[in-house]
Amino acid sequence: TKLLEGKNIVVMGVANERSIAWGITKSLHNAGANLIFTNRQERSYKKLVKLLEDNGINAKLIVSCDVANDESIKEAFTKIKEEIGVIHGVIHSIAFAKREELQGDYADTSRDGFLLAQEISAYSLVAVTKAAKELMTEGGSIVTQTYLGSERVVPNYNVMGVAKASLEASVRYLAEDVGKDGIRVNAVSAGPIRTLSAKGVSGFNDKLHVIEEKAPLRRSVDQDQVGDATLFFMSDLSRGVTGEVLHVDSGYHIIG
Ligand code: 0WD
Repeated sequence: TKLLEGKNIVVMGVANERSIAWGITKSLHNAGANLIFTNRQERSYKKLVKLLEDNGINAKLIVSCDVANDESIKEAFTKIKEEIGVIHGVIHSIAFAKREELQGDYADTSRDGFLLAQEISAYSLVAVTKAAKELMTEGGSIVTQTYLGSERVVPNYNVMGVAKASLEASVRYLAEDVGKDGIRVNAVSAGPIRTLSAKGVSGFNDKLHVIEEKAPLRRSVDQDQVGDATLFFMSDLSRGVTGEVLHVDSGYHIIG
């Protein structure tokens, strides 16, 4: 039997075929998981339906969920409970910051830009964990996506780096909360990957080139590598691991 046979997993954050969540979808599907998707916009709903069709993947359910809205999160997980029942995993692959805050000086970050980045990129994991754990009555695994800008000053990443630091701290506090229910919470810290969101970060291409030059593996990271690392976290192979941040970055983070 496959690693995730019989497991119901909710994937949040597929915007298009370049999305990290799409790489994850392929890995989880190949491992036999039953997949449920949430998406924010009508535009991405249509893209998702087409992507699934083109790749012969059958979604158990697609529900809309805007993580900026508590009511929307509640409705989404109520629908999942009604239609699916028990879930075993959640993929949180969502972040947002205003484009103008992803360049220049961090000191110029506005109050509302700071709060918005925290709300969508970090608090959303807290709210989603609270809603999802009610459906994880057989234990489970929650995985979010983070980036090195949380640990180091990465030029232009600015307000998002601070939001990712908050996200990673949340992973640890949440891991403690839900550990007693047999639920694990971890993060994957991927190297730069060309996606819709990445376009918003000024100087993104330079970051890609630095990985190819300086990372131990001398190559950039892709969605499929993140997908397979996430599969590890979703499966029983990682049953002894929680509260962890795993770097999938060709080893770049160890280089000074
Ligand atoms: O280099 C990169 N691309 C890296 C990305 C390196 C390391 C980490 N990450 C992280 C991102 O910060 C993010 O947390 O990976 C995660 C996914 O990012 P992505 O795959 O690069 O970006 P994208 O394809 O644009 O997907 C982001 C999703 C979109 O899905 P929808 O269905 O909404 O179009 O996050 C969604 C965004 O719209 N999103 C929201 N979803 C629900 N409610 C919201 C919201 N309020 N805001 C944004």
